[in-house]
Amino acid sequence: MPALTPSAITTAVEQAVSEASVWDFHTHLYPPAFGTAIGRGVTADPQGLLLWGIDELLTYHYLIAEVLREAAGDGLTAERYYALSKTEQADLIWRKLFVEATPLSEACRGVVTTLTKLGLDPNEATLDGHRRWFAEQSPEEQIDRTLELAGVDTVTMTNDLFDDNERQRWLADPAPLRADPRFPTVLRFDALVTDWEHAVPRLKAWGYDVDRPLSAAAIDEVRRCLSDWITRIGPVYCAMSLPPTWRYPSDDPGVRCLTEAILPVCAEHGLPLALMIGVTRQINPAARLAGDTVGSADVESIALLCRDFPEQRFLVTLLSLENQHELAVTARKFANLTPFGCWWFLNNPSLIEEITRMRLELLGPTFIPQHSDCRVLEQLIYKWDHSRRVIAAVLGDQYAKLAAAGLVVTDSMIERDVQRLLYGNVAGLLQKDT
Ligand code: RAT
Ligand code: ZN
Repeated sequence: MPALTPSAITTAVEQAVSEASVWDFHTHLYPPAFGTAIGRGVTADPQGLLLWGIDELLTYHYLIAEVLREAAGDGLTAERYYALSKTEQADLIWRKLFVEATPLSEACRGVVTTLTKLGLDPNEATLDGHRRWFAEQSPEEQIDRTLELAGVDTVTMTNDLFDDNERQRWLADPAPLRADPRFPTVLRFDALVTDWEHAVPRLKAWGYDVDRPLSAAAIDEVRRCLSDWITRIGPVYCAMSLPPTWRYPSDDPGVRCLTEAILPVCAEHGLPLALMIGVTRQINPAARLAGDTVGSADVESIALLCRDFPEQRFLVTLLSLENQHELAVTARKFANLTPFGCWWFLNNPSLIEEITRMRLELLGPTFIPQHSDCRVLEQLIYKWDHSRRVIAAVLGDQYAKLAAAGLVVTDSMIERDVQRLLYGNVAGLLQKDT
């Protein structure tokens, strides 16, 4: 294959990145079998887990945090905000962040991109027309349209053992919940490691005979619980989110739960474990989901875990910018560690660019550059559009430097690398054919 010229490299990378299918490694999206509140032909389920449409897009917790700042001068408080109906909340956010102010933030720009790509006008003064349009779509066709527009092939769910609403659905009838191959399942169980004291009564109520001191018998019961749920939901990996204060090793029951119950069960079932570290929950409880913040994690704890469990595959994302270099260096030391995504407060183009550039320079193509963390279906459109542009720019620069250094850069090389970064690395780690 002929060597590409510098300008042809840029074009080839942009095209390959914009056309590549994505496996989104971590989302909070669900197929319609989990219930949904709106849409043509839908039996409205107000507690349904599939969130989509204009009201959900606007009441995303990133935008709640922003309206609480923007409208504080008008006397808006979190209590007043949450006392409004969802429609009123969305109207308020639209007026304050999009009509009376310029939607300059990344989360606001995301709504603009999303509406435009759906063929809707982001310059409307009210939401009436948008609401009518969404109400006319069925969730199934909206999923197909969104995945097509976003270029996303596979949307990994988050299936939380400690979410009562979701757990009841799985207990009632698991088959339809795992029937759509575009939505693989993930078993998530933060409280086992972060809040053992409160996990104990929950596990007991579900029929697992555990105790606070975590006796040998209790460890067996945690293992039994995890195995039951792995059988029930068929996850592609297990996952937990941990606070910045989390440390390993430790005698803490949560850490014992991890090393004596969770990791052995992962090993038995051949499942990777994802660790999302660095969130301090509810620094501002009144803001609810918009009230969590970031703290620096202890990367040495991750290194020691990777060292002590060399057969276990760990996928790690850290919330603090300051942790990113140490994580990439740690991944150079431990082949069983794969960094993934630019999470939550890092999911901004300037930070994605810095982190992706650094990971590429330190790790080559052996990481997962991004996940969306979408909570609302159509967010896939903007999160992947915005991230793809950054990833293409970073990759383009690296190929240009390689070409200047004397390497023959070809189309097939670019396609191979882009496929790995956006799909293949996830598929390989989760052992699905690419
Ligand atoms: O990114 C987010 O939207 C957070 O609220 C959380 O979902 C976080 O990603 C998590 O999975 O705990
Ligand atoms: Zn998440």
